[in-house]
Amino acid sequence: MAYETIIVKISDHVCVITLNRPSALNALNSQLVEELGDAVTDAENNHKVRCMVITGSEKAFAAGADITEMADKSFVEVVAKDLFGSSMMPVQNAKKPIIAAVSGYALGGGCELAMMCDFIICAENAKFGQPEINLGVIAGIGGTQRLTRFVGKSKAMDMLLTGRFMDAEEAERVGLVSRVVPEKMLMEVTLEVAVKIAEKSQISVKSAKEAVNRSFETTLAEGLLFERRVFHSMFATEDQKEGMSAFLEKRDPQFRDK
Ligand code: DAK
Repeated sequence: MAYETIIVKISDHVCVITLNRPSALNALNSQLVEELGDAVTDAENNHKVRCMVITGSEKAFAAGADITEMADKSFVEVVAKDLFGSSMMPVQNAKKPIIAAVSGYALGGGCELAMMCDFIICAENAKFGQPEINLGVIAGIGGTQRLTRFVGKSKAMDMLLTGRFMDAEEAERVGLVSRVVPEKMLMEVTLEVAVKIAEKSQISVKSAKEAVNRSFETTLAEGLLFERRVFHSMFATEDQKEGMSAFLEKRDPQFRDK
């Protein structure tokens, strides 16, 4: 499909979606959000894709929702269109893993998009923030909820109430990102990680993702039961037999997603 605000490339079973509105630091306007949703949906439906990466430019992953587009909207308009409601669902509901590769600014909706992904790898120049408070609004695509789960109440309140940015070192220390790498290495490292995930059994990958996400929605007892039952169900797969046989035979497993 021809996109104007994103670039989509697929290789080695990894779909890389690059946000591409450099003149506005990849601010999320409605066209970009729609195209991103379509690209993620296509990747979900493409059996060649086994992992996705969402990234931006060296200067900005995304500097937030597009303020130019939002500034004059009325309450009735944003409610009627459910601004950032259903349009973000493809990313939030993806079954395949999505890694956010963040360089530069990930602010407002940009930080929220990164947090919607399964995990974040960032460059040393990354800056995360929810500066909506400076615009007379609050985070609206999950910032108050996901950031709090990532970094705890105190840091989340600090960021959401002051609008301050968090650098890469702090982001790694508090668990917002999984790894920090030099800017020039960001895509190389992220693609290595994505290819590694793509090599696993897709049944295990999707199940692990589902189980981790379940931990945010339920009690510990229910989550542990869910995990255990999913684990049990793996014994119905050929990939479980292959994975364990390969270990015992001291060879690499050949998973077939069956
Ligand atoms: N929107 C539109 N344009 C933006 C933008 C944004 N968020 N961020 C940057 N730009 C544009 C700038 O206007 C500038 O355009 P020109 O003037 O060249 O035409 C260009 O990108 C380069 O930006 P700067 O000249 O400002 O570059 P600097 O290096 O000096 O500064 C910066 C970089 C990232 C610190 C600065 O651009 C900045 O503070 N940007 C805004 C960051 C921000 O406030 N982000 C939060 C946006 S609000 C909702 C759900 C969610 C939301 C809202 C509603 N509902 C459910 C209803 C979400 C809201 C947000 O995300």
